[in-house]
Amino acid sequence: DFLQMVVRKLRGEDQEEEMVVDYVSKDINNMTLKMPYQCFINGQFVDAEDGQTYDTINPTDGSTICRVSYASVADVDKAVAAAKDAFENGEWGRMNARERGRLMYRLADLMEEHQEELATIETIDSGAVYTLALKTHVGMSVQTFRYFAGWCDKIQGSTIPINQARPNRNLTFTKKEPLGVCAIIIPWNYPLMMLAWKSAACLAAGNTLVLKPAQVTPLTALKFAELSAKAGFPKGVINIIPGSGGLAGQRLSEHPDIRKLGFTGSTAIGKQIMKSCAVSNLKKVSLELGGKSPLIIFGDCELDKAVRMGMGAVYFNKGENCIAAGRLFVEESIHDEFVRRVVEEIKKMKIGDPLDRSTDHGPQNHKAHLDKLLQYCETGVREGATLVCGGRQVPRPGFFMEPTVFTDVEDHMYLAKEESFGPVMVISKFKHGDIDGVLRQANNTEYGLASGVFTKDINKAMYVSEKLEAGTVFINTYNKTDVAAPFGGVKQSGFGKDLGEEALREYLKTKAVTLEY
Ligand code: TAP
Repeated sequence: DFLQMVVRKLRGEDQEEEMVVDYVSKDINNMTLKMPYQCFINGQFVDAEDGQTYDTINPTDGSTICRVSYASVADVDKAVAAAKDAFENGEWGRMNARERGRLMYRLADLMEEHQEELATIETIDSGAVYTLALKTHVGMSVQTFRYFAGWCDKIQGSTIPINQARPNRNLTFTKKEPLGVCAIIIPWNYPLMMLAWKSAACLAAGNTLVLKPAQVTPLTALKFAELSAKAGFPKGVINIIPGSGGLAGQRLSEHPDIRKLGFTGSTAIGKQIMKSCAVSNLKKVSLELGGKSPLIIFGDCELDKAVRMGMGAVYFNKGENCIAAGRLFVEESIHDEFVRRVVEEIKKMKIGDPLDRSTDHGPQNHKAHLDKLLQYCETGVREGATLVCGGRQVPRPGFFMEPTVFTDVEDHMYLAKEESFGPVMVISKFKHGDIDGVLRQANNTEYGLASGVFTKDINKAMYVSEKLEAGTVFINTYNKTDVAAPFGGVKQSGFGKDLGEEALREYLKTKAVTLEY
């Protein structure tokens, strides 16, 4: 191996030396960003085959950050071929699991070394508040890679006693094997973190991957690609292709050489992807889809905490949060006080430049999303819900939306049923002590991603957590996700978990080997 490495270095074939990166540079946030903007295929940054590009926009002022390659079907096919070759013939497939883990740890370290740069890129591309981008978007991504790096050499099968074929004896053992080439398609709300959640589990399991970031937020994924090469990942193991869902994403769903597709996004697109995966070659799929997560706040809660966390449940990352509380049910005894306090706290929120360290609330991710949110609020008013505050665009450049509160929301209303994915608190009042009634309302949705309950009564909390139809239940807390805890929905919020040991299963297959002796 050492000799081979020397020969490679002498020939100049060492990947790190070979890789040429054409950056877009930008001086901002007291640093110089160096941003790759081309497709990353087979260890190289390359233009799309037909030379097409598109603009990626900074939602803080609507300006163009740079032009990014727009992958065509031919680029997808090239990336899949590279991933297939890396899996079948490259050193990745022969590498010891512990060595795979070391590569992932090294990548996590590099991401941490570049955390300010990554967080700044995330802020200008997605509008995430910088302090949050640093802690959550980038911080949790680093943790995710470390967590899964530790799993690489702990993926084990079992030995199973089976019926003997007398006079001989039999034994079955199972092996957990990677699936091969995996496709990953992600949304724009946590561009780097969604990449990390899926890629880390996928790589720990020993697969190779082709990832399509959301069209509106490609830049941290491309920076990640550069860091992966620096960490020493062999060429073809990680491929990143910026481009559209309809073209590049659809091709990934249909590609005959892909064996698994991991998707996070809307329920409508998830269904279409699952159909394409089935019809083409019966790919394994996991789907993290939309949500309308109920948060039930009982009169016997710790009110200060319920207000603080209830607000976080809605306004965290400007509401562009898959597990955001889509509907709050507040017991009538504290309803008015709860609303009063929330409105008081909203007045203190600082809306502005997301790079400013004191900003609480940044711009929505892109213009079309802001427009959808404004329409959502108009529909709420038209249907007779009470608009307590907000509901409008903030009069300044960029795509800022006022933190919004609606009350008197009834079950039949659009606001009660549809996800906003923005900073809109939707509150319904429920009758004192009517636990089963509020549970019926909370479960009256086709979604089932997350849920929450605030009460000091442990029996009530346990009863409610048992009855809530959701993949996650938070009791007296909210948004408390962790790399070690499985995350994912039920019903039309999808299936298959990210994070935790369970996420590995999504990227492994079990082979049963039976022998006679
Ligand atoms: P989608 O429109 O579903 O887009 C998600 C991704 O799918 C994007 O990369 C998109 O590409 C791609 N895509 C679109 N059409 C496709 C097709 N025909 N084949 C393959 N890929 C395709 O979602 P969105 O509106 O960007 O994101 C918001 C939604 O995501 C919300 O409903 C939210 O609840 C959900 N979400 C869920 C979670 C979890 S963990 N459950 C987390 C975050 C977000 P383009 O970029 O070109 O559109």
